[in-house]
Amino acid sequence: MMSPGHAQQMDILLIFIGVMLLLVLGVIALSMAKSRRQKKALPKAPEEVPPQVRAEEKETVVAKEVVKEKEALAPVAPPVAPVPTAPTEVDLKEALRKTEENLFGRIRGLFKTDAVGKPLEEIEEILYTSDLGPTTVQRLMAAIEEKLSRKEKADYESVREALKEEIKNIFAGSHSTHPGEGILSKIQFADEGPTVLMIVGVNGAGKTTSIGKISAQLAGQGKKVLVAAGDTFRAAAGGQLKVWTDRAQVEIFSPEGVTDPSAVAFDAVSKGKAQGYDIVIVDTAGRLHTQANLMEEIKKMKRVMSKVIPEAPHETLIVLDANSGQNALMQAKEFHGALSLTGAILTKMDGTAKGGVAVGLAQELQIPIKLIGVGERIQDLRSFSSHDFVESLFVH
Ligand SMILES: Nc1nc2c(ncn2[C@@H]2O[C@H](COP(=O)(O)OP(=O)(O)OP(=O)(O)O)[C@@H](O)[C@H]2O)c(=O)[nH]1
Ligand SMILES: [Mg+2]
Repeated sequence: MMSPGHAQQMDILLIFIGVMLLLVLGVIALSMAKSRRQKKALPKAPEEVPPQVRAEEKETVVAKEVVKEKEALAPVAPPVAPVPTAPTEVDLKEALRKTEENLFGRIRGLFKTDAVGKPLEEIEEILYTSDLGPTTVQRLMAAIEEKLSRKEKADYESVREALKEEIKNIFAGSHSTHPGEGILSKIQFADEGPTVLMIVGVNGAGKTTSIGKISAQLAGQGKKVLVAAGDTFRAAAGGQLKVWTDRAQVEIFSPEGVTDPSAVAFDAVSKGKAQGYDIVIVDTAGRLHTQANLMEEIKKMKRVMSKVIPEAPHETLIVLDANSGQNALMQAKEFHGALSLTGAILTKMDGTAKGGVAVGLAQELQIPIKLIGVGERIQDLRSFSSHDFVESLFVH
């Protein structure tokens, strides 16, 4: 039993504990209220972001995870030769700078050094040494003679305008005037089934390189491209083409052990037709127009393709190295006689002083120049526009 004194002490202790508890609870309540006030003053916490934003964030996270999964599952890309990656397009005026200097730069210089009474013979000589070809030079000289007065013939601006006008007329006759709207606009597409392009030309003109560049651009436009390794002549040719098709990310048709280029061409067009390809591009071995047996072989290649698709090849394009100047004209004439070309690809326009050959080609063959190569990178191929070309030549 507890004595009455003890019981009194216990009561006091209980009251003290109760008061202490109340005090502690009060302090807690106060600090909670304070922190709530601070939260209100802070910027929006993540929980308060609108629900649609949270949903977008979630989607991004999910998408990132899917990409990660895909990356993990994707087959390892085959080793490909490094491609220069600068995406910048070569400036046409820059690419044609040497041609401009060689052609109109020299005519300009002529007028600067001797301001009056320009001898037309000097202009004629400059034109003759500019890889335009004799027929073109005669046509240009006739235009100056006929259209300009004596006084105008001594005036650089008048001579320049007369030449510019006549060169435009020459291009108009060769169907090269089409403005540069990308290479798709330069290709005659088949109404149905694959469009077949046959690429021909002498050794080292730039056939394989141009095929790589064309393929990359067509694949970039969503076309399904098949490239046929029709150069069975050189052992290394297939490998070179493979480097380009890997870069362009298109398929190559290069059957093991087949040495007959006509068989490769036939099978490639058949495959293109059976498997729904949009474009079949056939590479060929380089050859000189003087090599009669090789010219017969390439004619046969062309013939067998038409057995699969009567209109094939829809385009027979000659690749010409602009540096070969007048020789390029000769090559084009001979190949045209054998294969009825539908157009030309003029390569290595960058850095050559002989770009004037484009005018000669338009004048003497009326073959449209469809594309021009302006460098060694995969993106260095442009659709040819005579308007842009002439403007780049007459830039000063
Ligand atoms: N600067 C420059 N070089 C080019 C251009 N086109 C091609 N070349 C270079 O020309 C060389 C020959 O190119 P290829 O594509 O192998 O020529 P090809 O006509 O296939 O040669 P063959 O198969 O031997 O008949 C390569 O070194 C290319 O890089 C161009 O537009 N500009
Ligand atoms: Mg080649």
